Amino acid sequence: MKSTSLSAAAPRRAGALLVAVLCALALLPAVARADNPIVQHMYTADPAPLVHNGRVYLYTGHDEDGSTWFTMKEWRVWSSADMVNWTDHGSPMSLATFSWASKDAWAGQAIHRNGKFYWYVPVVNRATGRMAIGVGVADSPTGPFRDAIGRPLVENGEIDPTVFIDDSGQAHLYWGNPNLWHVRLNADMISFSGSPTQIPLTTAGFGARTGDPNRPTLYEEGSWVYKRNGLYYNVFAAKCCSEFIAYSTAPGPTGPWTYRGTIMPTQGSSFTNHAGIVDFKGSSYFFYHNGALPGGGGFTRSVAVEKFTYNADGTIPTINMTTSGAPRADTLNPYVRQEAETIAWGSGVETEPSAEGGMNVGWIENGDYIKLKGVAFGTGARTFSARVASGAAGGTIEVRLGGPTGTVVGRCGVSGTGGWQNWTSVSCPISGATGTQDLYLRFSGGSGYLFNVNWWQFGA
Ligand code: FUB
Repeated sequence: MKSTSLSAAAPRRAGALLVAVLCALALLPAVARADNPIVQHMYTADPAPLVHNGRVYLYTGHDEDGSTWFTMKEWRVWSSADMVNWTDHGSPMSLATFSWASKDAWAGQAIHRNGKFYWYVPVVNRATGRMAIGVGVADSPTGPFRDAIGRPLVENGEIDPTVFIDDSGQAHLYWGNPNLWHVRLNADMISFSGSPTQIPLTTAGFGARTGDPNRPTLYEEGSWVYKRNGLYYNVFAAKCCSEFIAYSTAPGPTGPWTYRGTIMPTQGSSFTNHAGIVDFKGSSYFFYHNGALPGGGGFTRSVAVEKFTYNADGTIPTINMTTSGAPRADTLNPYVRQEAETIAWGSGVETEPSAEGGMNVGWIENGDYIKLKGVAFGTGARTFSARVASGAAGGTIEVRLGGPTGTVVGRCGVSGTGGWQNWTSVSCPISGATGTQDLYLRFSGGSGYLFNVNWWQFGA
């Protein structure tokens, strides 16, 4: 009943392991809790951030549980207004979006133009058996996306599109492994002028690789091309395998490129890495993936983020993977409706599409919890409301501050509602929630699944 393609045995086991680890951590005083990777309830890969209207939207792939290859069937969207609390928007684009695609929903990038969102992705063309680049289009950053042209935009057996729009309005698409291809997109973003051409892979431009006569430069795959202060950057996965993240710069969109060295050394239990960089609320952020979740590895990856500062000359410093992640860029307002699937760290919970629209949190068992960072209660909250459903006997939402076993400021009882998507609202009094705090919604009850949560909100 509750099982969907979004749920998974491995994250469930991962959740159990995380609970054990986190219970141990909870016994230690003042332990700084990890908030990387960004998503804990499924494996994610190939991050592509996009800043739009005060939020960062994060487009990722989804590694299937227990994968022993890049077995990927759908893409996922997440968003945040503060870089620490991330909302799960589900899967608004999958292989099924492209009727001509057979497999391999690999690394893509989305961009906004003229009120629409275009998402360029590599997939295998069933008819040819080769990798091709498809383009999805949507009216919202969270989709749903549809196939923009009903066929591949380009096809040459290569992968990993990156897209950007220059100050002049000219859009550029790059992709490739083992080569690096470039084409100028037309303003409609779904056609191009001229033919794709190869960017020369010189050692001056992309560094020297040793040991592989077929791959003389470090360039492997996964370009992320953008422009900053008049300088063009190509951040890419270097060498194989394991990959590290390197970059080159150029005075123009097609070069000539100069190799600038390593950004992120080989780290983190995944033999691939894949970068995406954005500026958001005055700071710069580097997204990447690793194998940090329990069960994680080269085919079960997780997206993470670090904050960084460009050097004065525009070069990028070395960035190491951390478990602490980026500091929060804002506070979270508890006095407006917050989706339950907005999570800084989730322990034991998963998500699913909700009958009320969007997503809800489900698979909640006794002791599971959701952490939210930097919740701005101000002078004090008096009530807590939540939208809940339960096909079982329900349980309790413990509203806690500071930790999963931290101070209880309220308890909300949830009764059975006769179905996991039969929604009702509950509320309870709150006392002692003031200032800006990390909020923990801890769930308690009997055995088995307790209830689902769609959204919550505090009242002043
Ligand atoms: O996720 C599948 C492939 O692995 C991507 O297309 C590459 O960039 C590498 O991350």
